[in-house]
Amino acid sequence: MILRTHYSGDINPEMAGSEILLAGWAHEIRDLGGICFLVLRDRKGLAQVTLVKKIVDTEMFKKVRSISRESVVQVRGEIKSESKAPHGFEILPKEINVLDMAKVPLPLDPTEKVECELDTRLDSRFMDIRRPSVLSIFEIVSSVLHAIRDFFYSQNITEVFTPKIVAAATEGGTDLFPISYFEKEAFLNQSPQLYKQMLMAAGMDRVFEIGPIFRAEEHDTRKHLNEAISIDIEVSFADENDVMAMLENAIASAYKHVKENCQRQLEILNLDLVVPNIPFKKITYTEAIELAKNDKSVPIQWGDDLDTETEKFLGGIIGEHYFLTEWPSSIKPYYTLQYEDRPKICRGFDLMHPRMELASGAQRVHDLQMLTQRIKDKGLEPESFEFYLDAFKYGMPPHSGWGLGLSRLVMTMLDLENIRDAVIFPRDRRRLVP
Ligand code: AMO
Repeated sequence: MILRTHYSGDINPEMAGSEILLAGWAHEIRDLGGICFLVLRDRKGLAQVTLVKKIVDTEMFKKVRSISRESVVQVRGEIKSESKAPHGFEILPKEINVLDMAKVPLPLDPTEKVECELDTRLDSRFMDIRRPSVLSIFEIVSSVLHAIRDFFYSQNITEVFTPKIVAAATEGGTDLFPISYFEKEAFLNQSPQLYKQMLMAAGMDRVFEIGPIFRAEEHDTRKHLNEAISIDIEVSFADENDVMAMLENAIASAYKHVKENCQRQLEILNLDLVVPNIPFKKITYTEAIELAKNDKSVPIQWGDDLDTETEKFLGGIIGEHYFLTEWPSSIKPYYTLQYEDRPKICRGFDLMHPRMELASGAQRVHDLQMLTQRIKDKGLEPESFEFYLDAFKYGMPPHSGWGLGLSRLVMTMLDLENIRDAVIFPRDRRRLVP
């Protein structure tokens, strides 16, 4: 059985006279007595179905007036050119079927005429995504992933999946979610870091993974989630500059792809997307601290991690994407390679958007002895990393990589206020459903 032949957005006035079958939601029903408009909404837009009482079948006219908003309907009818209707056409119906009647009242207004709090929207996310602007965001997320995957394939990078149920902390922190795993203690993985590095010992050379990371961070901010999607790569025989070049190219190609392929969504969001110029500026950590020190409102010392205030201050001065390089070894993880001639500084980097950090990466330590020492220096126990360290015993190439937060990328690209706006079902300190 054919349930639909066209989407509303695929129809134009030149198709007048053709018979089509549309299916979607009853966005609006306007009953003016002698004439009734049913506005049908599908993924690609709106279509006006016009029923003139004197012309259409009485039963059909009655049926349409009884349809509740957001019911699922199917309309078979003829296209007629109508300049005042959405997309310049209307449908003169021959048959209207209600496939599922919606209950009243609705939890929120999908037509976007009535404003709604984020929490209410997230509670009824299935209904919230019926809003064209919200749907547009997630269509753009998919487009970003399409572009980034294409870029990776063009660079001959292999897609992999690594376990999310793990035995050890990756980043060495305490932000772990413990889970019960039969008789053992296990955790949800914070990052594919250890596994992507082990694949360099496997000779896979260049890998990428797009998957969830879990962080048991207590704080409740606009840019943190407890479950996030991370875009990770690891590349052998590459230094930190090689992978920074890959990162800026991945980001520029995502912007370009969205600009070229999501015009309708960008229009709905009222955005004029500017593709960032590459290469991005590179600023050393020390230079950044000097800049921040000039501003009395940001008290900061060399060796401090950059807090939100400093990030915002620097973002304000620089005004575009930039890399922060040459970090103090003391504030980057154990796997980050130090400069041989000045071990206080390491080959770690962060990619910054003026609003926040988007990614971090580094050239890694590939020497077993050095790595074991770095783990100890950070107050961690090499024994907990045995499975990881094993991979460094039998020939590990020099390698580098990065992890990029998908939702932060989209949030900054689309100028969204809250990271939750860029995630379909966000997980935060207070939210475990839906
Ligand atoms: P890092 O911990 O900096 O690095 O994470 C990389 C990027 O992932 C995103 N991200 C988050 N997004 C939302 N909520 C969170 N709680 C959250 N945590 C991280 C950010 C961040 O820049 N192993 C390294 C990467 C590497 O060196 O390859 C790592 O995980 O956008």
